[in-house]
Amino acid sequence: MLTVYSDDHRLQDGKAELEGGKLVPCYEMPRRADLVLARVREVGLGEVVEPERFGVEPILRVHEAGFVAFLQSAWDRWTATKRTFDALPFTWAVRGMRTDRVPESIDGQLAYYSFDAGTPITAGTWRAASSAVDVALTGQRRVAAGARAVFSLCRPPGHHAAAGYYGGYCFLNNAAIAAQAFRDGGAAKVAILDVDYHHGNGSQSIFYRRGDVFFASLHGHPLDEYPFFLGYEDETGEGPGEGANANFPLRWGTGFDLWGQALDEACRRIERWGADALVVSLGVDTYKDDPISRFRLEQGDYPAIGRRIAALGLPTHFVMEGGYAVEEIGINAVGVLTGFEEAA
Ligand code: OKP
Ligand code: ZN
Repeated sequence: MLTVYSDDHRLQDGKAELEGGKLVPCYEMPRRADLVLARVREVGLGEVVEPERFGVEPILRVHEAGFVAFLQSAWDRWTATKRTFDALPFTWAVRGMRTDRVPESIDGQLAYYSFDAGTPITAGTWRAASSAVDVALTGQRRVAAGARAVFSLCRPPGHHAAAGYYGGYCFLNNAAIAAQAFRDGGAAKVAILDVDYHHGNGSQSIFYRRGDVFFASLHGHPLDEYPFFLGYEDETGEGPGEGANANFPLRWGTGFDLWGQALDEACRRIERWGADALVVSLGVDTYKDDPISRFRLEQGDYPAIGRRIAALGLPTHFVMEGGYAVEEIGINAVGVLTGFEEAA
């Protein structure tokens, strides 16, 4: 299996996120991608290539222009106000507040365009995030050209980013932009299967009213887990998208017995829906020792995930998302890919 990778991910190297009432070192760190790449090489998964560059146009197929302009300029505007630490928001609009007016100041816009305090904007954020999009689009192009499967080793991740807001360590939605590129390249029906521990709220919201992109997600139950405000079972899509969204929320402590059944059900839903291409949002924060998550998957479970996905028989584009048990992230993520290859 081909891997697409760029060193540009290092340009996103946030210092701190808010957790447990404290600013703690970012869990989403450059070493994550370094160790996944090292494992790709160690097992001899296949060739590793640099991304092609696609510019901002495919990003604007998914994200709002005002949001993209904000991300491009946020760091310069932040430092122009004499702050040098990472840019974090400190408030958000909630029930009944005005979101029809966009604040003009940088602090107001950080609040307007974000949904959490875990996602620092730094000097290199735009370059790292837009490069991760290029990694995703390069993988997409190879799959569209006939590859059975490709691995886009994206970092920062993307599935929490919606059309007009960022959060959850995500700025641009790599998987959603890839799914849209499959559509624009002629695929009639695309499915996204999100196996990251966290609900892919951004991906869901981007395609929620669309009947051409199916979104299925297995994740920590919103009653227990971040991002809390999306991911229930009764979110089935709206309007033309009715029936094209499937959530499998699972409570804290879930192990592979239950998780694997939910995966099987999600895969059967995708089979029944009949996709032409599959994008997998590949997070491995379902692992038992993940420091911010509470499922109990073990190392040996990851190849089984890959085998089940391979059984769908679809052109498959793996896009890296989360996984914070950094020392094991390579073994687990690449475990899915080698499992896939055994069965494909
Ligand atoms: C991104 B991805 C941690 C609080 C949760 C956000 C988690 C984002 C996960 N103490 N912070 O889905 O892996
Ligand atoms: Zn996650």
